[in-house]
Amino acid sequence: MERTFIAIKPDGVQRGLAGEIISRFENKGFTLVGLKLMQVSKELAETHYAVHKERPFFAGLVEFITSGPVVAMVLEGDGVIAAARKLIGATNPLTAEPGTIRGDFGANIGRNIIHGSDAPETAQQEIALWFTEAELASWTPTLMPWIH
Ligand code: FUP
Repeated sequence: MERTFIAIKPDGVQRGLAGEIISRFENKGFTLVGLKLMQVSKELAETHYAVHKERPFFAGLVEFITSGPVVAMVLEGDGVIAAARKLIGATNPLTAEPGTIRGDFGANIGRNIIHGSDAPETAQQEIALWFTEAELASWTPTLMPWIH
């Protein structure tokens, strides 16, 4: 079963959107297998965004993601990586479609509410970076077998 890494960024947490955002993934039918609120270290932020190291927005991005608590989660389900990206919407909230999380709640590319892994390789890397194996639960939501 496919897994993806999702993080509600400090702006999403401070605006009280964590519950709403988690609900969207639950309502869609994906299964939470990891969930924690945490303060992100500079080292974790730099590793997570290493691909953007040379970009002009890198320092600001690291500063932002470490500026307050983040809700980190792992979701499981068929096709969850691409489907979560669709629920999240385009990187720039100003052009993200209404109905998506960024389209509904964001107004600034540097404060775009949420992160979601973009491919199977990055999902695997990010889950291993943010969670230990012991923090992840393997379970099947037996009350809703029709979803899967
Ligand atoms: P996404 O995969 O949609 O989160 O977007 P990217 O990996 O391209 O960018 C990661 C983060 O860098 C974004 F969430 C916001 C930030 N960013 C900027 O601040 N300015 C830019 O021009 C591009 C990205």
